Amino acid sequence: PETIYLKDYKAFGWQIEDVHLTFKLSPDATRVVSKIHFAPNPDAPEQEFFLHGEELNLIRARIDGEAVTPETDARGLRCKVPSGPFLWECEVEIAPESNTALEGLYMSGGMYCTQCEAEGFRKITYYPDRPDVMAVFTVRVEGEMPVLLSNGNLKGKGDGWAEWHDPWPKPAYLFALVGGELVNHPGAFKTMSGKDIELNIWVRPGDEGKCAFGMEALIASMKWDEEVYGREYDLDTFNIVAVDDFNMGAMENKGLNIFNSSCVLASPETSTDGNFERIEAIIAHEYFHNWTGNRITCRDWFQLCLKEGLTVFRDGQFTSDLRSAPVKRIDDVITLRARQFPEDQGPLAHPVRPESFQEINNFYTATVYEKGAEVIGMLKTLVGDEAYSKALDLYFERHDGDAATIEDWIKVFEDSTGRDLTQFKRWYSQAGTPFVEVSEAWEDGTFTLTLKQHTPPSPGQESKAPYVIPIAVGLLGPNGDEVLETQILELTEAEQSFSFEGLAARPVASVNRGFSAPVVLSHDVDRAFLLAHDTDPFNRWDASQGLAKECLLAMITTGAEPDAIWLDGLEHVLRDQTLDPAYRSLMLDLPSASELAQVLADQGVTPDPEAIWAAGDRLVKARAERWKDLLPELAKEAEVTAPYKPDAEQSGKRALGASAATLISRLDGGKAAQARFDSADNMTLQLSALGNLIRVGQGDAALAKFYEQWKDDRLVMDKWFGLQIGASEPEAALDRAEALTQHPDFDWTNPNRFRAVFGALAMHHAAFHHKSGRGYALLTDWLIKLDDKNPQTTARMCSAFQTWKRYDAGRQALIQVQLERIMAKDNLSRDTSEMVSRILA
Ligand code: HT7
Ligand code: ZN
Repeated sequence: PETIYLKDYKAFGWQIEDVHLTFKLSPDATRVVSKIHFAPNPDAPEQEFFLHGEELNLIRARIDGEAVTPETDARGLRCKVPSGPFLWECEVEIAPESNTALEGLYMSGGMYCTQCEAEGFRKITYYPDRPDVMAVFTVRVEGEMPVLLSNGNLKGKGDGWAEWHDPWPKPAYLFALVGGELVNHPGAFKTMSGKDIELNIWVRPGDEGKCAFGMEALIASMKWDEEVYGREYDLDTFNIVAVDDFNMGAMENKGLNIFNSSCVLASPETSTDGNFERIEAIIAHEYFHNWTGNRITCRDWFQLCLKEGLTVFRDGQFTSDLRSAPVKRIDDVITLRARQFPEDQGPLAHPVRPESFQEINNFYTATVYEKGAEVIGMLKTLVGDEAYSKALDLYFERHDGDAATIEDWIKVFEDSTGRDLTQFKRWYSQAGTPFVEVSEAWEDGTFTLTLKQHTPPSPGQESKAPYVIPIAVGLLGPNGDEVLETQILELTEAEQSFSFEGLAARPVASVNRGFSAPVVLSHDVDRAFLLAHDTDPFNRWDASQGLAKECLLAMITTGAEPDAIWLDGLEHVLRDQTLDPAYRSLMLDLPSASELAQVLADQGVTPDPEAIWAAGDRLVKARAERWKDLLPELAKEAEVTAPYKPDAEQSGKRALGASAATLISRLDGGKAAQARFDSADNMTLQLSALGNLIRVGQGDAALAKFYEQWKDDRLVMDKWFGLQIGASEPEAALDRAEALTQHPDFDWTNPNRFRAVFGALAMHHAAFHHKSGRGYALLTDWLIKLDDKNPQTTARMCSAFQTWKRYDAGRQALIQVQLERIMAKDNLSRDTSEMVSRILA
């Protein structure tokens, strides 16, 4: 397959004045008529006229009213065109009902919907399907369905038709169309300049009771973007549609966001607190794209982090403001360490702004999104909050209506702060997680920290130049008082020292507070002291995580007993009722098995998944025994008697209660969990009790009852499929995964259901890496099957194998066989072929 390079960027040879599209919807023969006014682009003259187009049946084409016969191939169409402006008219036929890739126009549960990012519009009609070609669209939709939607403002509608006009020039990837038997949950918003906006969440009949929370989240997002970024909404209407078959979470199409139903539908009976929080964040994320993504878009797909990194950063700020900032920071770092660090330290590592790709869908990654957001966080830390706000104002003023680049973004910060950001830009071009080693010296009242940075090689990048790394540091005196408030040290060299003078006694340094930089830190420090005294909530939590890792590693490698000093320190924190219950619940979480495997590998020890599982299990039991008096107290303190609300306060209490209940179930064999399950009146409680029952081998009756109760609810059934794998012991998890693939409700063509089973399997470290290789083989069988239907989801799921080089020769050989089986498949998609070859390389 062809490789596309950033360095080869060339503007398109024409500009588009306007686009008129007419859709005559039909499941197997939808007609799409396009009328487009092209004019030569003076900045990119003398090009061959090429329009992207895939899987289209060309019915006719005309230029200025004259029939033409273009040359077509699998990628698009070429045609001779006049040297001046001209009108292009074209009619194609497509079959949405047989589109199982869920890109372009497809059908989900009888409804028509689209997904055009990144390159799906070319499956709808012939078009320059690239983000730097922006145009004003007018769309007429004809179909039998009562609801026919597209981008922008509604211009008219009648029986079997509707016409939409979007006044804001946009790239084709933001195009959307929906047609179906839908019902709406309405809402309204008055903008800061007094404009009334009509809001709607459109869902399948029966789901209307699950929209209220999403609507509240949308209104909160609109308000927040006005208050914090000064950004106002710019159309008369904002529509959200829930779709069951969807490759990712949601899509920010202009004025017509389309959501995976799992990311918008919510009710207390069917959704967990975690679901509510995620839905709130995704609704905000897609809404915030209206300015960071839509009004200012990307020049090409290499610039994806320009919109995604910034929008993730913005949705993170929103969640921090609405809920708890320390809890949000810890949650983000858990995700970063679980998803982005393995990517950055393995064969799939790529810069936040990649320099080449074969299939752009493979670059919607944790690196582009989450590391992209971390890079913006570092920029804000370096320039300060006020300068960040000014720079953002300049960004919107200077680039509104543009298809911009990372260079434009950096230039805005340089111009508004006067700072040279040449070195900072390396965060966009170099891949890999930096390692920062901290050493200390103490002499005559002066404390010196020496920081050394090193970034290991990554594919295609052997050596790395030093980054600018903002390291937030605070110092604590021997009695635990803070003797130096948080300061930002700017590490710019490979090695650099920072001194603090005039100290009465040797302090304890709290380094990389708030996780100010996405690095792996090695610092020989008194973590128990930081756990007891650090004023920075993130580092206090991270001190405990560090102790947990040390304890588990000792248990794994030497069979040591759990570390009593750490457990005592932790107990002290758990008993401190002035601390947020959500924070205390996070304190109880252990590092994941996969993270432990990485730490072992970093230390040159080959991780043994069975030993990691056994040590984790032993530690959980030891903690349950040790805290048998404390746990019922925590459970009592965490009780919620008020009516259910998915807010930070109540969900924090439920999280602490669930953490305590999990440990209690290891003492009473599931008695209390059964009672919780039987009396649960919300999904958070019901699901956590079910998980505990499964974990102690008492889950069968409850699983059957849960199935009977929820078998008609697709989203709850996804939980049922996933939980029984995730909560089981390794061999039972494999047995269940195999059995569930034969279950009549296992609709493997639905990405949510496929991910429920195989996401849970891949996340179950000891099951997936079972020495028999059963986990590897099962996943591979189904990836091979899915690739013909849905390459995008198949390719994403291949990343389960990305850490394979960490493991022993036996496991590596088993995985290699499976990866080679995938490569040998006939007609392997470009998506999957690129992913697997990168993993194998
Ligand atoms: N910008 C969107 C990314 C996206 C996507 C969404 C749904 C289905 C397929 C997709 N491909 C790319 C989502 C976002 O980041 O907001
Ligand atoms: Zn996004």
